[in-house]
Amino acid sequence: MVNVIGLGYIGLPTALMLASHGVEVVGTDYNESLVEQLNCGQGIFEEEGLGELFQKALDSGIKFSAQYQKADVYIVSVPTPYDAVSKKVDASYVVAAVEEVTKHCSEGAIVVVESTISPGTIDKYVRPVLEDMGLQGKIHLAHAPERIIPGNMIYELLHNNRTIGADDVVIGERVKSIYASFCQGDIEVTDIRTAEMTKVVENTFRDINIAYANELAKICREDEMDVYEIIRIANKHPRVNILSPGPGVGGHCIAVDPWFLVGDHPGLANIILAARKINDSMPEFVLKRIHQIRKERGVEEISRIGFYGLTYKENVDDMRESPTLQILKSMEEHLCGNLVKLYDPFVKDDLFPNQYHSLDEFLSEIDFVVLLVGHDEIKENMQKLQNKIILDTRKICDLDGTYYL
Ligand code: SAJ
Repeated sequence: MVNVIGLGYIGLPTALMLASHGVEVVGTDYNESLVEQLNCGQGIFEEEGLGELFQKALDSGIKFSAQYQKADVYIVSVPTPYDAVSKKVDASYVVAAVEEVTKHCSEGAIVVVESTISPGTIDKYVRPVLEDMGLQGKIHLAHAPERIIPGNMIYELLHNNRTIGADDVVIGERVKSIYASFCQGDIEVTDIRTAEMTKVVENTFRDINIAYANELAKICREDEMDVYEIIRIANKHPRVNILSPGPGVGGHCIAVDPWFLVGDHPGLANIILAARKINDSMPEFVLKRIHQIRKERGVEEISRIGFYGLTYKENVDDMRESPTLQILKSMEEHLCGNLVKLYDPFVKDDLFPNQYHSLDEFLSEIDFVVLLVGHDEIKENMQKLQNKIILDTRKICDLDGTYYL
């Protein structure tokens, strides 16, 4: 039996996927109301195909509980935030989960950490938990970092290649066989440190590449060149693949993981640090663009401003570290936080006093719209922006007169 600990964005789909492929699964989360909700068959976030997968898993007998179970394998997918000051990983949720597992499991159990952790975290923080309890060698540790992208999670769970880090090949192969129940990609078995490092390196690669696109956007803005046209043509080269500039990098992965390397290797992680700084500077750059456009068009003409999009990227409901929130925070520091109207079709709760829940109503209240997220909804309703002044930070709008980054 597999006990999945932590039923968030990664733990829940993983538990559902295992269950719907014939593995006996109990999903555990300390949040009792969440467990209750799941037991009533209600999902907790929107994701294409998640509803069907949930139904399949329920039909296959998945259970949810606030209690840890006696199981052969535990999959721990709890948050691993980073300390904003030291830039180091905060492994306290993982450590607490493993401590709790040791109270319920029997000898020979395997604890698989799926949460993203900085290289060395298992040796530094998790292994000592087992040593202190005299369980070294009696309970096995493994690391199986997740790789799925919100917005395409279900497909990627089935098809992405995966990495399993373990102390010995036998344990690695046992963990591999569990993931192979649903994963059709290649599954590499390696040691734990390599698996930890590989995951962080992957997200850092993407951060650096986004930073390159963002830096090009700034350079091209200074010289009045079209960065999108330049990237489009450059990407025709067989070995060039520049990503897209944007209002910043949000989410709980790419904006976070590179800091683990910076925190652990100050002085060595130079490109990585520069990339983080460039991406973190983009919300401020958007504010500058707004200011420039208002000056150019006359402040009077565009005093009613609206931000379209609050989530960290298109077609997801996740707002963590989103560029829009970063822009709002920056505006608040300049005492002008309430000047803008806000709207996002994926954010149903009332979180801001100036937030709207209908696109038409939102648009009727503004003259200047800043497109911060490329949700399908706005792509399908672009003609509704025809009489607005538009700043498009995602290059999704080709109406005449649109301003870009
Ligand atoms: N972004 C850009 N320009 C781009 C691509 C992305 O500005 O060209 C922005 C997005 O709008 C968003 C942020 O970057 O704000 C991150 O979005 P993303 O779609 O690049 O990635 P995430 O954070 O949703 O998921 C990443 C993925 N990692 C990689 O692609 C290397 C995913 O596979 C990981 O599982 C996930 O991090 C994770 O959990 O670690």
